[in-house]
Amino acid sequence: MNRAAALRLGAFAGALALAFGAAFGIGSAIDPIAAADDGTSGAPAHGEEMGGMEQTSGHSGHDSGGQLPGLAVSDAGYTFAPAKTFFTSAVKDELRFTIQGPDGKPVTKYTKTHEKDLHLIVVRRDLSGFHHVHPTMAADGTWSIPFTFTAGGTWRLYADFQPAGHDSTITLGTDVNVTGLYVPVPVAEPASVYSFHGYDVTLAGTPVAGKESELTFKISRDGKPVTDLQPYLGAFGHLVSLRGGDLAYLHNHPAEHAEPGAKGGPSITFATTFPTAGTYSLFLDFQHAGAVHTAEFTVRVGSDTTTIVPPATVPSHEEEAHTHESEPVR
Ligand SMILES: [Cu+2]
Repeated sequence: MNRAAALRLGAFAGALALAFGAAFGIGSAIDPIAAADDGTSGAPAHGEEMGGMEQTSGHSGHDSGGQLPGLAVSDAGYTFAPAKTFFTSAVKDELRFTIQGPDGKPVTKYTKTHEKDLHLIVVRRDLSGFHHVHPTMAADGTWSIPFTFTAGGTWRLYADFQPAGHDSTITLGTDVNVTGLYVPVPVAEPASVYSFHGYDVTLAGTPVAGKESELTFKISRDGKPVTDLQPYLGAFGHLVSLRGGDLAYLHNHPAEHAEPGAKGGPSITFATTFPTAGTYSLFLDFQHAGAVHTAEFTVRVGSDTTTIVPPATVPSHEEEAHTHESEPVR
């Protein structure tokens, strides 16, 4: 770093310290437990502040701030307890953890959701490197799965589960540290088509913050609509959406259940409610020809009428590069 850059950084750090100091001062004056926003105060929740969206005071309805799934390591009496939080990239390792129950002991009894007792999502905090895996549980409640982090950085783990006797699913999140080269990857610009390995997945929909809306994914391979999607975890698709800025977690699955042996496609429709305006990263898992694939999309959800997804056209593979170039540059 040269001297000018160092100076700029120093000035920036100073400004940041001032900003934090001011925010802390105001927060303490108004509400000493502001961090424990229960959603009933008129103050905007953290996620809303981060998105820079205006919120009218007295706004109620959806939990749009700290109450969203995946933001807390402990919730409803349950705690996500990883056995270790330091890893090294490109080294074969194992993710091990327990879910501690209200009695402080590891939970050993679960109610299955989407055919599994627990779903584990792993993604780096820049939203790259998404994995959706299913660890196995030992009799003592310890979950484990072999795992190799591909690169350094801070990675987020989400455990999505329903304890036996609990009436809803819980998603807890925690961070782990991975030593190794860290080159942050910006999220992709919003686009209606994700292409990989001969597949084109097209996303259509006009989601609006705080309202349920339909998202439809259409899958084709080598230009032909796929009509033999295989059930994966009891559905033809699973959708995880993570909110940019805080990585709040939304898990959706299509309303229709997919029986073993059934064929689905080319379209999968989800009823989704994005709680606030903002940028969301969408990860669609589907199974075809014996393999599970993940299609990734970036969606900018508006607070009222914003159309997020441009008109859907599936490019032929020759046109792909050209289509990419012609996308508007911000
Ligand atoms: Cu799962």
